[in-house]
Amino acid sequence: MKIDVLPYYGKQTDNHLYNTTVIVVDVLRATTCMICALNGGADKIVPTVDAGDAVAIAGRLGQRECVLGGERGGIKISGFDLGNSPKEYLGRAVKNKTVIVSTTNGTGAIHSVRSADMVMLGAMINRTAVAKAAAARGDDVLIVCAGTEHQPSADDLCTAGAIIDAMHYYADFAEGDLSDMALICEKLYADMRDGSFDIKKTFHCARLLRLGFEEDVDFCFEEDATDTVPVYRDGIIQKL
Ligand code: 3SL
Ligand code: MG
Repeated sequence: MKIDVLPYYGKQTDNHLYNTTVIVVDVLRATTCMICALNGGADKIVPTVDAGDAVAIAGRLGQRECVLGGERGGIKISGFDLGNSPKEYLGRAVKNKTVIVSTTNGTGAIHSVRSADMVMLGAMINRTAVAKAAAARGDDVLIVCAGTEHQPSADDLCTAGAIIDAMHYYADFAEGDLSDMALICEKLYADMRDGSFDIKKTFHCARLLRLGFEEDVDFCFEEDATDTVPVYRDGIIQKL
């Protein structure tokens, strides 16, 4: 089994996705929020790239059936019910509802891999669960990081490293099975764990801290808080 990491989405080809288990990571904060929404009892999640599309789908479903969530630049989209803080998605707001979400990077990353055989969503809070589920399929694994505005984002790279770290418990790897990007992500994760790499000084993380989202950042970096593994299929995200 080979493991590769794309540091930001949009660079993958159909070859990357063929016979591959894809794990999309947007740890700050889209995939973390989606895991929380499923844990909060959401019936399903519909990710849209465009905020207008989210509003149109909500209009069709009707207000009682759905809840609109998402952000631009970290801030809740005007007129939406929820922003992009994980704890907003854990409670009554989403229970038994269709959650329609549009975010700056995360929903674009998910949409970009829609032709893959299997797309899972990963974050720190489910890193071991998603590693185990991906390893169990036996296919090669491609971790697609959302990145931040079409640049690599250290928060996603560290999370990719954390997922790869967990995969060693469930699969044996020969020399060359982990791509150079996979090895770099593992190293970055190890450095974050031992304190020699300060994630809070990196671009997107620092921006969220400036916006007052410290609690979200801490929540998003908690490891293995849940076994939930979301899967994206036919435009919809549900539990595996
Ligand atoms: O880019 C995204 O999809 C968001 O998760 C970014 S933010 O953390 O809400 O700013
Ligand atoms: Mg992000």
